[in-house]
Amino acid sequence: RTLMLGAAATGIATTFSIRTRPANAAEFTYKFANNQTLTHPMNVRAKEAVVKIQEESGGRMAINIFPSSQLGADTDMLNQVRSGGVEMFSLSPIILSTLVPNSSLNGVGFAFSSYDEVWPAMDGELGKYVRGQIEQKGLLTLEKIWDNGFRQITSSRGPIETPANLEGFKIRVPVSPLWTSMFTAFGSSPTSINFAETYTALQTGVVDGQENPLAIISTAKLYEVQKYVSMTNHMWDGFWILLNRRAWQALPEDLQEIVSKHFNAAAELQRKDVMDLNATVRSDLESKGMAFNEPDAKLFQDKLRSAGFYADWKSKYGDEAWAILEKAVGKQL
Ligand code: X2X
Repeated sequence: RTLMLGAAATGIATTFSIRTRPANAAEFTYKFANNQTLTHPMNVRAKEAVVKIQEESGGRMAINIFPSSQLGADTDMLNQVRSGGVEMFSLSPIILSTLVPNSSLNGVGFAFSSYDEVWPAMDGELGKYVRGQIEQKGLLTLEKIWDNGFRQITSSRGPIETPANLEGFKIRVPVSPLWTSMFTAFGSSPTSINFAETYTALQTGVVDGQENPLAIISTAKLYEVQKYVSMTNHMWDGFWILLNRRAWQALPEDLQEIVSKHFNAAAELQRKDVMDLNATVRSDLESKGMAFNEPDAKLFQDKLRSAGFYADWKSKYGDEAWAILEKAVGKQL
């Protein structure tokens, strides 16, 4: 970078330049891409982590955050993190299943009923199993998964009170066979749309609804284009921090440790942020005009069961993976 010193101070009509240390004189400058706004807890905490990493590495490691799908939608970014176009990318395990089929286990409908089950599972055996599956496909991921949240259905048409309300419902789902299968089992008509295009799809009426955790309904301003929130808690979703393998292995061990330490610590803080947000976000969304209802989850689960959803996915995942999930949630699905 060149620092231009103007002539104004001296009155001499010349400019000259002094070479300063370039802003990115770091040995390694990596991109971290994701689909969330800078206001979402994920990016709030990632930003802090990036500063700490820069400090602790003495400026050797710089990570630039690209929020809001600026570098491309999720399905493009998944290709980019594989090829090395981006070095780091956070992705829902359920979307990741387009590459790593069994990574979507956590998203099986109504498997998790509370965070008390989620974190021991994702920090324990289930998470370990999934990370192993991810590595087999050539990607790496940091140990701690970040929170997206329990997903709720929003609509511009009316509240979802029973499974019958989902019949024929035009709903946006992320790109993943698990989501399509689940809403097909409800008799809805799901359309796979990347998050980057979701707001517009709702605004233009391409779809009548979507499903996402409250934190995203708030930070992505989906309340501007949706009226009803039905608290179905139908699946828990997170974000793995995926790493391009070559880029990660190019880092000396001390930098690997610094990056993983601060990102994993940030994940813990971010999980708490989402919890805290959950305590206040509902009244905030109500004040913006959204109407909430709390349907009986059991009706929806029974519908999935009678449609053969669980039997179907058990055979897709295989007995070993299914057993890990059932152990994690402490019940038979
Ligand atoms: O695409 C979505 O709905 C989002 C933001 O929740 C995911 O990343 C799965």
